[in-house]
Amino acid sequence: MKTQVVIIGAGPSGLLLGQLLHNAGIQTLILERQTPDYVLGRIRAGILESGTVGLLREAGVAKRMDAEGLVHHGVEFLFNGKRIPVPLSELTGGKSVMVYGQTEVTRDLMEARQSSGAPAIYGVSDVRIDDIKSDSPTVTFTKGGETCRVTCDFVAGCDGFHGVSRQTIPREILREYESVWPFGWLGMLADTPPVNSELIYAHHERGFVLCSQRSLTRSRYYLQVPLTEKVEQWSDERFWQELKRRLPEDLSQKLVTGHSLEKSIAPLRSYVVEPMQYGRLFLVGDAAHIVPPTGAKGLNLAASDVNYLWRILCQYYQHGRADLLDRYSQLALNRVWKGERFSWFMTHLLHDFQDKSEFDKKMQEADRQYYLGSRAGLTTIAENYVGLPYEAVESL
Ligand code: RFL
Ligand code: PHB
Repeated sequence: MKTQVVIIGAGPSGLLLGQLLHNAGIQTLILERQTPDYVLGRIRAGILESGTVGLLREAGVAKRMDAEGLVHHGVEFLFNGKRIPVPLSELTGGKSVMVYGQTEVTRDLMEARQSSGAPAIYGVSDVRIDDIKSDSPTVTFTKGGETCRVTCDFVAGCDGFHGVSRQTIPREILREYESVWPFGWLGMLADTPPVNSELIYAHHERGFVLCSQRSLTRSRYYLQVPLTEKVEQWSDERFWQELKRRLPEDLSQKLVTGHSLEKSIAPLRSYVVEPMQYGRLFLVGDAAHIVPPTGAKGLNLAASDVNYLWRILCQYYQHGRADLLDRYSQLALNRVWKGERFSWFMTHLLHDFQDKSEFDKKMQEADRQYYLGSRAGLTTIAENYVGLPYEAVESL
């Protein structure tokens, strides 16, 4: 078998890259370990930056997002019982974010892939990448007991944090940067109307709270919990009670409770690997970096990598610009580190850290007072939240 680009992983980054390359007339093969239903069962991101929204439109997969997604021009913070609106659009020259779940983005991309007729093979195992330093690398995998081998020009490693792509790069080439946070997020999805029209990021002495949503009738809430907590210890009743304790009176009275559709605990991690390429292998999305979800940046950074890689590969195939291939890692990382910084900053600002010194707690409080109390502070938060601009590949 032969193709131009093998994409490992059919999460949002693999599927979006596949769609953009396919539209540009570049042949791709997508290989995914799980089944489509399994991939769609993962409840993850909910907020799309304006750049991600633009990219989904460019890929021609935005019809349902534009009809059903909710455009948010603001977000709220809450601390010391005080609600602080952040008018995102006013502070960023008209930019906004879109509330549209990762599950829906993935579903739209899967449908587009299927109608395009371009190949995507689910349920593969034993994926192996060889000859990645040559001009014709190979990818070997097993499907239904049969071993297949594909020769290609490039491999895109879109296989998430636990994938094989990053592990293919020799250890002495990679430099890893990591910080593991001392708590996790317990998330709950419920078919209840959201407690507030805007998302609320709340600092509370019992721990951070996020009031998010998927639609006007579906809510997503998160509670900061110790890493020792198990999801089985959290009945719906206990979750709602704890959420109410961390919200001010007006909100807790308005909160509509109900049966949970999903509950899970996610540990928080900050991680970046450098470089994001080796020979003809490019790492994309969670395969190269992880952020704590506080800044809503994980999926958006994955889309940012896709934006750069897609444009670079188009320049290569359509205009013979081989010089750009070597620039992918640095271009992607410039934006990744800014996303890491914002996610780190938001996590620091809003969570409760039991082992912090009294001095450090005062610094954290002063940060909240400053950033949420000044227009300059709020503008900094707003421009990062809606997403920093992409560099223009075509003019490099
Ligand atoms: P994914 O989604 O992990 O997809 C990788 C795919 O690769 C497959 N795979 C393999 N396939 C073949 N062979 C192998 N050997 C393979 N190994 C793995 C996997 O099965 C999978 O299908 O990575 P991708 O595409 O880079 O996308 C990244 C995003 O999923 C992730 O960054 C976000 O979900 C993070 N995130 C958020 N991001 C945001 O931008 N905004 C948010 O509001 C937001 N909230 C969140 C989040 C992540 C969360 N969790 C649970 C980690 C909230 C949570 C709770
Ligand atoms: C979500 O809705 O899942 C969500 C929203 C904003 C975040 C993190 C998660 O910062």
